[in-house]
Amino acid sequence: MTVEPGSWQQTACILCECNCGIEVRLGGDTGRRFERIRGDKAHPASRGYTCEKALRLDHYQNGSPRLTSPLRRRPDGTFEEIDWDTAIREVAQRFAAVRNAYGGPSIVYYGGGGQGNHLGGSYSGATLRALGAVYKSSALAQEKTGEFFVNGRMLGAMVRGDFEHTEVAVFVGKNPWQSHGLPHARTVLKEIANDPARSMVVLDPRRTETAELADYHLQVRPGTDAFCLAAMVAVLIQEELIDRTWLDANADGVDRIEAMFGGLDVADHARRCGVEEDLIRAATRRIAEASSVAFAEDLGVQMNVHSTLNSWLEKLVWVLTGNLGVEGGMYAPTNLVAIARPDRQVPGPSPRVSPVVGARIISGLIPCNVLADEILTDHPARYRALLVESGNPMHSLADTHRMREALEALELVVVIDVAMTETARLADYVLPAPSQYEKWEATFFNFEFPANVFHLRRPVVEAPEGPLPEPEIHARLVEALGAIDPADLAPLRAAAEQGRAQFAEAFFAATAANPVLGALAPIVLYRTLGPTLPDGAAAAAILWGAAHRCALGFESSVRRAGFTGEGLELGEAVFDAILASPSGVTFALDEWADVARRTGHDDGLVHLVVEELVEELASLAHVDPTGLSDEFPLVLSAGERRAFTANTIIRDSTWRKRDGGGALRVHPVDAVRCGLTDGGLARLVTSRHAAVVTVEFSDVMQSGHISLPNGMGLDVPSAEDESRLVRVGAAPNEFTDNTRRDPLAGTPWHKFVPARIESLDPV
Ligand SMILES: Nc1nc2c(c(=O)[nH]1)N[C@H]1C(S)=C(S)[C@@H](COP(=O)(O)OP(=O)(O)OC[C@H]3O[C@@H](n4cnc5c(=O)[nH]c(N)nc54)[C@H](O)[C@@H]3O)O[C@H]1N2
Ligand SMILES: Nc1nc2c(c(=O)[nH]1)N[C@H]1C(S)=C(S)[C@@H](COP(=O)(O)OP(=O)(O)OC[C@H]3O[C@@H](n4cnc5c(=O)[nH]c(N)nc54)[C@H](O)[C@@H]3O)O[C@H]1N2
Ligand code: SF4
Ligand SMILES: [Mo]
Repeated sequence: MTVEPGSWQQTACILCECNCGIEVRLGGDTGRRFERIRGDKAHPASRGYTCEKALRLDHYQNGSPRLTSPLRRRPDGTFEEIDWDTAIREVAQRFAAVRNAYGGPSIVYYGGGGQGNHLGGSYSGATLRALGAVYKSSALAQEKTGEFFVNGRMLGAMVRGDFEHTEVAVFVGKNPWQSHGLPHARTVLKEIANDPARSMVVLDPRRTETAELADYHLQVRPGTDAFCLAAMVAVLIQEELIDRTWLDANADGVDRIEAMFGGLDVADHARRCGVEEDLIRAATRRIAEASSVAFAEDLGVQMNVHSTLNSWLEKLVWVLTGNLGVEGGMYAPTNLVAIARPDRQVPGPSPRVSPVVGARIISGLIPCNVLADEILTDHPARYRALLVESGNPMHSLADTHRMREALEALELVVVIDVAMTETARLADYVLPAPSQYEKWEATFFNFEFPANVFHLRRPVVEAPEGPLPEPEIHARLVEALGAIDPADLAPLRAAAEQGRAQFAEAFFAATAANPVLGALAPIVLYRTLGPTLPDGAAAAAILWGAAHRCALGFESSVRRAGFTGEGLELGEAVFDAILASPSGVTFALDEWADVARRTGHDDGLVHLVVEELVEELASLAHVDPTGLSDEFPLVLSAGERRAFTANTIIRDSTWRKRDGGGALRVHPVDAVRCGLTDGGLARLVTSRHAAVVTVEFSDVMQSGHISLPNGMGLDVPSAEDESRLVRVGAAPNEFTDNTRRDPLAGTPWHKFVPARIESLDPV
């Protein structure tokens, strides 16, 4: 890789799912610092937009110590450096030993990518197949799986909202001003707020930055959204506000929904969620009368009591008002690589529940919250070994104490990361990867519509000696496991050297004749097509298959985006464009009519009733799953997105320009009652943990509701003495309890942790 000094290079921000295009200019004493960063105007999706966080990315690239060699744990818990040949040989041997003793399903995989890196993890499938491993989990299984389940049951597809063009935007437990999650979030929010013809509805107990801009802030009491959303559905039914014409043609179950909500007591539900009945009715009427409505739900409900039920109720509101497949409404995007699979009740060879707890597997993922329970047991089918890639479960999963016990109980833990994380410290082997700016990378969070964008990022800084890119690690593991016969690859390599048409023919013939090659396709592509790709882009090899699948599955959208060619030429054209577009490329151009074709079940209809949730809805008024008590009277929201939080992607705490300590936000009334001082210290106590935190008085909180930021409380080597770890802020999951989870999807109730605060001052 050659980089001209002082030149701007295109890449992307990796701190949230938007992955805005950026340009960086290297400089500084080492020539490796991100001296300047600016939005990339040529990026077809973000078009130059960034938030303040992108400008601090040098703290990811250069801010904290990197792993430079594979590490092996010594019996005393310290680590020693080993060479790659030893590391790969031993890791493969030890995984194989676990497989031979207990079977492939005793090996579990966690992670596969953070907010912006999914290319490396996409090669892991081959390693898992080589080991016979079938169980996987990732962060998606502690936030989005409930929504995936509902999407699958109701719509048969994944959907998003067209906020840019919508008349009414609705955010349910989401604060996009801080968390983004929609393109150019702040611009779009301001446009809606400034346009008298458009409206914004926000369900959030807190007066968030987004709620400040809203026309209707339904300031629910924490954990009571199900009452508010059910009341909204009831208002639609009882006031005859549903779009009957659209529903007659496109949905089934209207009569049952009418029966369920026709007699619902709206006033009672309004009282239970603490929102004025008139406000609920006014917001619901505004939604019903609008020509288009876009919805987004997020952690405020997805990590809360009734999370999957809330996903259903939220979708009922916009489906009943006919907002699927209309401009400014809800759409189903194309994808190059599907990050989630809508489960329509597909029978198939993959397991449906986890082996020990019997937890439902959604979109191929075990709920994160049951991982520890699946390990800390004497059940013969328990997991015995764990491979973690680009995730930090010791910090990000519920109940750190139980996670530690679980990791220590495993026979083998292997971590692939760029840094010595909380999880890596408990591993038997740590395998170092180059940073996301030192290798070819890509996000698979490609949800734009109607023009959908894929961005293959090039390395912008030379990788240091030592780390290996994830595809290379997986290839070496697969080879060390003896899963691929090198002789099978030779003809494919020769075909790749002749040209891609020849390669395609050879590849499809070889995988048809030899299913093993098909099962290990990512590594087969990486080792055969990979070396022939320009500029060392071997890691992009897997995208060749993705480009062909996309061209086949979304042919008209791909052609509308300007791609031409017959047969395999179309996919080749998409792949060429991906390789040749350093700022990203529009690979598909949709029309609204495409949405109707992508959604609905085999009968062509949206199914309004999600059978698995009917009972929870019926019992809503009678059950209180919240667990508040005199001992723990406050609701702790454990993990709020703020201006300077970004999961645990940046480990250097000095990246934060504000709120460096990650304060606990407390309403002044509660603060005074607990004897606290603004900016002072207090003890935060839950059933699982007690720790001292900094307090910030905040009148955007509701009384009774307190919040801690996410991503804080990492243990990093002190600047003075590298052997000593220092911690800034509180680690939210020391306070959480993995048994508090959704009964259906297993998603955690992190936004509803019963807690109390104790003053540290002597009375
Ligand atoms: N700045 C920043 N942005 C990020 C991230 C980051 O770390 N920092 N992380 C990214 C990731 S991984 C994700 S998943 C998204 C998450 O994005 P969001 O879900 O928007 O983020 P949160 O702040 O965790 O939660 C959203 C809101 O839920 C509210 N809430 C709490 N309790 C309740 C309740 O009972 N009901 C309702 N209706 N709302 C409630 C909180 O007050 C908060 O405003 O953000 C992404 N973007
Ligand atoms: N209590 C509580 N817990 C939460 C949340 C909350 O709100 N409250 N939020 C949850 C949510 S929504 C999410 S998405 C998760 C996120 O939690 P995780 O899924 O654990 O992910 P990250 O914190 O993003 O950690 C990403 C890891 O990838 C590493 N990394 C960075 N670049 C690379 C690379 O190029 N290659 C490799 N191999 N590794 C790399 C980083 O060093 C880091 O260890 O946290 C969850 N946990
Ligand atoms: S944090 Fe998200 S919105 Fe902000 S610049 Fe990065 S990708 Fe864009
Ligand atoms: Mo997330």
